[in-house]
Amino acid sequence: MKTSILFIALPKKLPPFSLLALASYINQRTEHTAGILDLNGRKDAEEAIAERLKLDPPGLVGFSCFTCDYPEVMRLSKLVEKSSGCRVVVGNVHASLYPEDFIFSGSPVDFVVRGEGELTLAELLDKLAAGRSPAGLAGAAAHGPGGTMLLGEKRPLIADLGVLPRIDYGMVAMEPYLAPANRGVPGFPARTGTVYTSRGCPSNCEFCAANTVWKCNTGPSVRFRPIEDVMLEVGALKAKYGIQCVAFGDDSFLIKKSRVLAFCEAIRKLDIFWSVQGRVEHITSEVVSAMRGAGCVMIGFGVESGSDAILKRINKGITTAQIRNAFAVCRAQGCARMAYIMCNHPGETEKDVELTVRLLREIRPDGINQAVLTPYPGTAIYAKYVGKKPENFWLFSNIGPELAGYFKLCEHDLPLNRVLDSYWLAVYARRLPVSLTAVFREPRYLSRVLLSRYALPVMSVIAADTAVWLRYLAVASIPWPIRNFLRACKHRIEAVFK
Ligand code: B12
Ligand code: SF4
Repeated sequence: MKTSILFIALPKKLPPFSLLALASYINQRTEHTAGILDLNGRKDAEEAIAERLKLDPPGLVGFSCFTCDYPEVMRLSKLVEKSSGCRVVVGNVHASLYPEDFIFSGSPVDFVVRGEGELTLAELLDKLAAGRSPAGLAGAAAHGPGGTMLLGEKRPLIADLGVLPRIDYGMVAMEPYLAPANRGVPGFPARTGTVYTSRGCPSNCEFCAANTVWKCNTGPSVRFRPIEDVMLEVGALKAKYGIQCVAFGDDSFLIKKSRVLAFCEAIRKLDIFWSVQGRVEHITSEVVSAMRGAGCVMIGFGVESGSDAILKRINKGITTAQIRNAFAVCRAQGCARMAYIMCNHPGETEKDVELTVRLLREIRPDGINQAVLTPYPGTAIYAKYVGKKPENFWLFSNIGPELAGYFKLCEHDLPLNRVLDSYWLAVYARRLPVSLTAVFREPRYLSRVLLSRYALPVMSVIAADTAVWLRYLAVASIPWPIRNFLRACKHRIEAVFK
C-alpha cells in the first residue's frame, strides 16, 4: 500500500534543505510519494495551501519547525485541519526538543518526528498506508488515550549517509535561491548553490543548537556523505542551474584532514568556486593550500569574541592565538576569511568588547557576520539562563540589538548596536566592501562570473553592497550621542505619521 506526503515549506532565505532531503528519500527509496509546496515569495499562503490540498489531497501534510516558526506552523496546521482534514506531522529542532508543544488535546498536529527524519517518516508512512497505528514508533510522538502523548524510543542515526539519495532540487523553484542577490557566499557575488556534505558537529559551543536534532537519536552525531555522492550533486547543480559557486553548508567542514584533502582532489575536477565554514584549530598551510588549488574562495570561521575568557566561558574550545594563526595562514595563501562574531556573551564586559575590536583589527577579515547572542532552545546557554518560555517564541527569530531588553546576558551597559558598530568599523573602516574586491582576490572571477551571462545581477549586488558600505560608514562615523538623538527624532516622526 502506498500513501503520499505534501511538505509545506515556510518562506526562508535558503531552500528547504530538510524537506528536500526527506522528499528525495521518500520518492527515491520508498514506494510512497512526496511533494513540496514552497511558500517562498508567495503572498497568498493560505489560498495556495487550500488550493493544493483540494487539487491533490495527500495522505499526510508535513512541516519543519525551528523555534521561531512555532506560531506559524501551528496556525497553518489548523488551516490544514480545517480545510482538508489531512493529518499533520511536524519535525526539526522545535518538534525534536518539545514534542509536547505539538501533541496535546485539541492540537491540529497528529505526529511529531524527533531527530533525523528519513527512516522514521518512511515507517510512519508505511503504517498509515497499512491503516496501522503509529503509536510507539521509534523516533516519533503521537496522541495517546485521554490527551496523553505516546513517545517512541530514540532511533539510531543513519550511520552510512551513502544510503541517502541525491537531493532532487527540482522539487522547488530554485531560481531565487541561486541568484547572486541571495549572497550565497558573503562577499563573493555569483550564482551560488548550497550543498551539505556531512551531518553533525563534534564541538559543543554553549550558544549553538546545531546538534540538537541529532541528539534526539542514538549514535555518534558526526557522519560524512561519500565524496562521490557530493560531487554528483554539485555536478548536477552546475549542469542544470549553471551555478558558478557552491557554499558547503556543513557545520564544521574541516574536521577530518584526510577527507578534506580527498575532497579537494575530487572537486578540483569540477572546476567551480566554493566556500566552507570551519574551526580555526583545523587550519594548516597544507590544508589551505590544497583548498585554494581546488577552487576554495572563502572560509568562514566562528570567531565569536576576542576575549579568551569569553571563548572559554562559552565552551568554544579555541583561543585567540589559534584565531590569529588561522587568519594569518589563510591570508598568506590568498584565501578570503569571514569572521562570525557576536556580542551579548554571558558576563561580557566592556573590556571584552575592546579585546574583540582589537582582535578584529589585527586579523583583518574580509568580512564579518555579526549577531547578538540569542539563547536558542536546544543550547546550554538557554538551559542555564532562560528556561522554557513558550510565550516568547517570537523572540527566537532574528530581532537583533533590541533583544537585550529580553535576554541580556552581558555585564556591560553599552547599547548593543553601538557594540556592533564598533565591530563593523574595526573591519570595514579601513577596507573596501569585500564584494568589490573579489575580482582582485580571485583573478578568474572576472572571466568566470563578472563577464558571464549573470553579469548584470552580479554587478547590482556589488553596487548595492558598496552603497550600504558608504551609508554605514557615514552613519557609523557620526558621534554616538548625535546618532542616538537623530534616531529618537526619526522614531518620533514615524510615530506621528503612523
Ligand atoms: C540551513 C539553516 C538555516 C537556513 C534555513 C533554510 C531552510 N529553508 O530551512 C536559514 C539560513 C534561512 C536559517 C535561518 C535561521 N536559522 Co537556521 N540553521 C540552518 C542550519 C545551519 C542547517 C539546517 C539544515 O538544513 N540542516 C540539514 C537538514 C537535512 O537537517 P535538518 O534540518 O535537521 O532536518 C532533519 C531533521 O530535523 C528532520 N526534519 C526536519 N524537518 C522535518 C519535517 C518533517 C515533517 C519531518 C518528518 C522531519 C523533519 O529530518 C531532516 C532529515 O533528517 C541549522 C544548524 C544545523 N546544523 O542544524 C541552523 C538552525 C536550525 N538555525 C537556527 C536559527 C536560530 C535560525 C535563525 C533564527 C537565525 C537568525 N537569527 O536569523 C534564522 C531563522 C529565520 C526565520 N525567521 O526563519 C537554529 C535553531 C535553534 C532553534 N531552537 O530554533 C539552528 C539550530 C542553528 C543554531 N543557531 O544553533 N537557518
Ligand atoms: S558553533 Fe560551530 S563549531 Fe560550535 S557547535 Fe555549533 S556548529 Fe559546531
